[in-house]
Amino acid sequence: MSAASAIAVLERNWRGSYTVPAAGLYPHQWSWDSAFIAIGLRHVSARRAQQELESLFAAQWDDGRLPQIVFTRDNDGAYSPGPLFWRSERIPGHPPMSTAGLVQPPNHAWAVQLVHEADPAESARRGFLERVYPALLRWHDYLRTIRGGPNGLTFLVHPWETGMDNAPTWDAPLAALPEVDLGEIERPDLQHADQSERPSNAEYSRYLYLAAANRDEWDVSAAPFRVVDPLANALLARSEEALAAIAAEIGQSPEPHRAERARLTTALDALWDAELGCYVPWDDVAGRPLRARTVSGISPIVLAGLPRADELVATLRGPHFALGEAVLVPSYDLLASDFDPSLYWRGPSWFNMAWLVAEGLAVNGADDDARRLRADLAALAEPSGYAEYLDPWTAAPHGTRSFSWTAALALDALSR
Ligand code: 9WN
Repeated sequence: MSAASAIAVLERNWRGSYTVPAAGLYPHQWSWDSAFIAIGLRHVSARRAQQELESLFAAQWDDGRLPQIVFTRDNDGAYSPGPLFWRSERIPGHPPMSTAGLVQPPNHAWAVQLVHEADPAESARRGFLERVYPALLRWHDYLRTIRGGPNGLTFLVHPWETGMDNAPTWDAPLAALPEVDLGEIERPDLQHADQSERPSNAEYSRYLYLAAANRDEWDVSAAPFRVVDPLANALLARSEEALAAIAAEIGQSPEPHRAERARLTTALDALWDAELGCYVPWDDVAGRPLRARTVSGISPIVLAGLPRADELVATLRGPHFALGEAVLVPSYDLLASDFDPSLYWRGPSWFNMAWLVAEGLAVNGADDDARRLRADLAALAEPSGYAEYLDPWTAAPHGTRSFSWTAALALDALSR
């Protein structure tokens, strides 16, 4: 792979202070995308990577929330639901720009740490860490308090918040919602991707119902969909580790962050499923675990020294994820009866998940696996046209092309 073509994707998707995930399908700024994108951009320009993150932090709500989407002005019809649906300007505590009211997984402090390390001199010159540390503290406080759920873990109120929108684990909690018929649903996404590769209309009507429920009523503790997801909590713990490093750099105490990282790592154990050999989400409305093997359940491997790391590596190498044989890391159990190799989060391999798993393998002593996975990630991105996701058996590209985090993380994998 040549770095030049990945950089070209990031250039094309750059909008002056942030990067859109994909020009057609996702024409605004997305929260966890920006963090992944910054991790790649730091190899192109540390300054630009800082800007990518800071433009997201500028859209922080008064309660500390970093929004799922920051809308590009005058672009309402391009993506649904857009700024007219969210009408954030009418909701107390809104930021100066128009945003969605939901959140996405908290990989931001981790990205800040990596961006800083790429060019500490430029970071110091701009006072980058000092400026973003308070925003990160408020973000984590929001997740700890307003989103504080069972076992002291953070909970999410919409499949979009999990980052893995139509993962099979969300089928049951979505099915338990009241029947909603919203009539004709606007689907601008289908102008850019095939229906067979996107969530169904039935799923979309529930997504919109939940979005409306969480837009107008901010008592998230009573939200009709409440899940505790391994991925969000693993990234929160990893980001606390990053906050410890950031705090130490700027003369603050790293101790509270170390303690929080340890607390979350221990708390995650409540989600462990010994029979499946991975973590599973908790449905806090039904009061039961959502038992299936997804890559979210593998993601706590990003935590160095995780007591379950060896068990996760064994699960990865086993038939359900086939590490080394399958393409990257499938998003869902290869042996599940409803595994689908081309449908979004119901089987395909995503580059961000491969990146996370490779990080985890590397910090938990599986260096050869990590090296191979990073090499595959870098090798597969360009020939796929920087696809959104791949068939885990054939590597056939699916979803949108010229997808920013695919380019950014391939660039990062290449430079390791
Ligand atoms: C809803 C932007 C986002 C990613 C998510 C991915 C997809 C959006 C959608 O695209 O979700 O947020 O419209 O499908 O699932 O992880 O952040 O790339």
